[in-house]
Amino acid sequence: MTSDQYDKAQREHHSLAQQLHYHNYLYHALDQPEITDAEYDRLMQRLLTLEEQFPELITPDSPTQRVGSAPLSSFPAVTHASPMLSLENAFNESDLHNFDTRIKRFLSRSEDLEYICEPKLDGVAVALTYQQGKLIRGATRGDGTTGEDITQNIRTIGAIPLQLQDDYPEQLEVRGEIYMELKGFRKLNQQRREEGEPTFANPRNLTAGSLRQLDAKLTATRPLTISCYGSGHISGATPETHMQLLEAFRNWGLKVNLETVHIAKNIDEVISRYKELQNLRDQLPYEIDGMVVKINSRALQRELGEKSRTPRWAIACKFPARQEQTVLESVRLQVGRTGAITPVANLRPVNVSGVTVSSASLHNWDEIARLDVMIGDTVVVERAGDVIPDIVQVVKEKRTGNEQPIPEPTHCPICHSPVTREKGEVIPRCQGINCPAKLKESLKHFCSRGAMDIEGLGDRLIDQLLRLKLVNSLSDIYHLTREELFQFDRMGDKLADNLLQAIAASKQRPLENFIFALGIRHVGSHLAKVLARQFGSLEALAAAKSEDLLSIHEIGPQVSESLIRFFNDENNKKLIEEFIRLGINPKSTEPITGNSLQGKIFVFTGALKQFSRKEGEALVEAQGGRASGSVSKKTDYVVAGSGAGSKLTKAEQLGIKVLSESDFLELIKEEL
Ligand code: JCF
Repeated sequence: MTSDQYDKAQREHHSLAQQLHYHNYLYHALDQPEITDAEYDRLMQRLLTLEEQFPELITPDSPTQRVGSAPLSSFPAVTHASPMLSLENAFNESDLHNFDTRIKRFLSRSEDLEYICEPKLDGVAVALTYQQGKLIRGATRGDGTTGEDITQNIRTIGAIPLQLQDDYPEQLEVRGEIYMELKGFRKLNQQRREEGEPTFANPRNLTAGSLRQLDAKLTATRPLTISCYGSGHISGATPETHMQLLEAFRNWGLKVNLETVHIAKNIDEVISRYKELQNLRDQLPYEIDGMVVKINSRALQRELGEKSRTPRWAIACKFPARQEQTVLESVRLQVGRTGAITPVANLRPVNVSGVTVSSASLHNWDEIARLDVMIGDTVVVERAGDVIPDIVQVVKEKRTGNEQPIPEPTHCPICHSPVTREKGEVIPRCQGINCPAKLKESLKHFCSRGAMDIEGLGDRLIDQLLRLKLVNSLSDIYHLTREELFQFDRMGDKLADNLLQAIAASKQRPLENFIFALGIRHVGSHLAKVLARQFGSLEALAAAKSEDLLSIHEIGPQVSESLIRFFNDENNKKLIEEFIRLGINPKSTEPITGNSLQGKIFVFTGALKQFSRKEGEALVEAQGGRASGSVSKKTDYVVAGSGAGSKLTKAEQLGIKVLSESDFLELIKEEL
């Protein structure tokens, strides 16, 4: 290699890195991407190729370096340069008035003071240190003086720039709250339910848990984001007001939820905003638990200074929690598909801000021990983001002495096989190979939408199939006869025919559905799709070695082990052979050649005649594209059927390419 070539590579590397930082900023901080995901991926791919050729070019702040560092054994302690303060709490208007009065007295002023009002995010506080614009450290708040160095995990969060932009200060410490939006939280909990994993009580716990991972690869899979709200040390001249500081943050590339930040001319405007924000609370895409009020002038902030742990110039005005008290009447044990046994509390029904709550997840026995909760206890239940409410506290004063403990089961409540709890796991699992509860949940999963999608074979019929012992394994579904079906309640000719037809039709499901339907631990619908694309057939997947699996970007040791264990199990081997014998052996629909729909985003709208929306979406996804429900700047194509309305109009306004059904089929054919 000549030094010329190296110089050229270095220049290209620099240019690509700058472009990627910039587009990352547009996407995360401003929510206004200018290029498609596919174009972004192409730039990233080019950078990766370049770094493969010239490994010397890899720097810690390269956009390629967000994932993949080796797992740590612990987090080093970090002493904050200046303490990370917490906030004093207010709970109502009168507390806010007192706050205003106190400040005026301290400053010996009587005129109105200008305040900034921000939603108080319910997440995890962190400090980010930038030197010469490069992210060098991310740390938790800890006790305010000492926190933990979680730099590796922080680097995986797309909304946190590795490199600042514009005229950033040489030294900068930014403070912010890392959080997860409700959509991501609910999706992840749902996925965990599907995969037989314990769920998280609320987005904050999930965020904290994700940041405490020693393996940053796991953190990288969690949709975390940040909003920056304050600073530690900043070198050079600093803005005069808090609002200007937040604006400067954004200009430097940091994410600030500016849209929800308000300036109030006096305390009365603060109070109106407090009321307004409570009404907005349910419409925000993330959980907030109050409003933070700060003096806008940074000079006045300095003058006010701080008490031992809290600043005098700020206060957190809390919202009423969505909590009520009720009695925990009993506990039922649910046995999931993977044998996971989860305790669920049966509660005396209670109305919690408009919703009747009669059960709550207890998650696992670690959580039961932490809460020290017993049957008969009066408990505080809270609705906190998930569809299933949560128990946050026991009202110990209301104990009578008749409360009963909630013992961890030693045997499965259904099949009575022994239960084991593996090292590092919080959930006990039934080990019974023929546990009817496991079989029932596996069957429900197998027949569900997104899996084999057998219409008509719902919970009620599955219960009957098991009761009549007509089905003892997943493949038995395909042996059902008309005569057998007639043993069911209310089964007529038509229903039986429809059911048999639906069962037969399910043999044609794509490979990804089949892989998902098998209910392998840790393999949800997304990973099933990844595996289907990668291996193309069940035989290939079953024969995969751990190196093959681990070489796939999204697969870590946990998933790889789970797959190997599944396909090595004698019962599962027989099951797979039986499926193949029955003619269920789907191949991936991924084309061998051409995938230039890679990353392209399609929106289908209007009435389609030549194919259903689902089929259209499947065609797009089979070729590496994505389907979306709404038109935005990121959309590449809109496929419009007859009577297409607002989405078509929007596409035309944005200058997005509009295809007829035939245009679309033509395009797909070209790719094939
Ligand atoms: O959103 C928050 N949880 C939040 C916490 C927002 C702020 O503006 C904060 C904070 C903690 C301390 N400001 C300070 C000074």
